[in-house]
Amino acid sequence: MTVVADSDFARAVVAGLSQTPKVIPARFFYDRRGSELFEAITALPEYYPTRTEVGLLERHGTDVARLTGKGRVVVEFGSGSSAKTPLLLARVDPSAYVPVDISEGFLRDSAAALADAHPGLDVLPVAADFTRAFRLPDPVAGRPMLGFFPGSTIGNLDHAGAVDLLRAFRATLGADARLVIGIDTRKNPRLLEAAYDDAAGVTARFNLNLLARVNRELGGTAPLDAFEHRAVWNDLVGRIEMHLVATRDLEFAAAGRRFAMRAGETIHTENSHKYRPEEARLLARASGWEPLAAWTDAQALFALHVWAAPPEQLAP
Ligand code: AVJ
Repeated sequence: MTVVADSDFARAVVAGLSQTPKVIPARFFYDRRGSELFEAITALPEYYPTRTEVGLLERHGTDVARLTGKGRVVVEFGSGSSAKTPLLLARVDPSAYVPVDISEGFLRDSAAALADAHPGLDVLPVAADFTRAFRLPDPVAGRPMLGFFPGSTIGNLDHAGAVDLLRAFRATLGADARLVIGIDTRKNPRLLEAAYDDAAGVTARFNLNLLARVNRELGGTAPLDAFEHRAVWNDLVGRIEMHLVATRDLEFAAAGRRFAMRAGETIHTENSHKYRPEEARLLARASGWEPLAAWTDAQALFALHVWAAPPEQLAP
């Protein structure tokens, strides 16, 4: 096969596998197969985040609307969070809906589905890399914005990266914006490790699909049967880490390069940071947001936060 060695994926794989410890960035999980496997993860008994966040949106949607007011432009960062978006839209009665995603394919599908389900709603998809501030579409520019960032996607970033991203959201959304953000909580490591290493092995397949994708798209020869899925809680940093562990010394090619691993060496594929309530509020303030409210379920498994972008004002 011809290897497109200068794609974003190829560059990231070559750079990530050339360093110690080896890494492949988590954003590459979501090819078609990876997206299907992630959908399956969200329905697993051990994977509490999705159903808990949906429950919080159902239970507290009217509280959210009270804090945000109605008629804002809803800007969703990362489109296609399926069941969650309609729950928010029903409560905050937006004047327009702007799904933002880097992948035009996902964007088109989810925007079309949403427009069908909400006749009369202005749906204005934007293909953009939302890790940097970007321009919102002209028809909605200058209107009051409500950002939506569910799923604890923020957890994929380290703390510095999370602050940068949330600052970019604030710059994109403008003065007096609100942000509704789902953030996973710190909890018993046993529960966390089970959520990321489920009994049915779906998360293991999700993790291994990343290496299968390297083989498919980058002419890779990685021996998939010589890798194991590992999910481990890093207590010092407060995150779940996913790794692919080499079970023997091995070598493979990918993107026109050769790589070698020793038995026990890992490829680090994902971080999922967890935040105590006070840590989430600190994250808000560190990135120019003012926490307004947060709700959690009875077991404090997950939290839904509402933040505000305070108007620029002189301090004493
Ligand atoms: C989509 C990044 C929020 O970290 O829980 C689920 C991804 N990885 N199981 C998460 C994921 C393994 C998920 N996020």
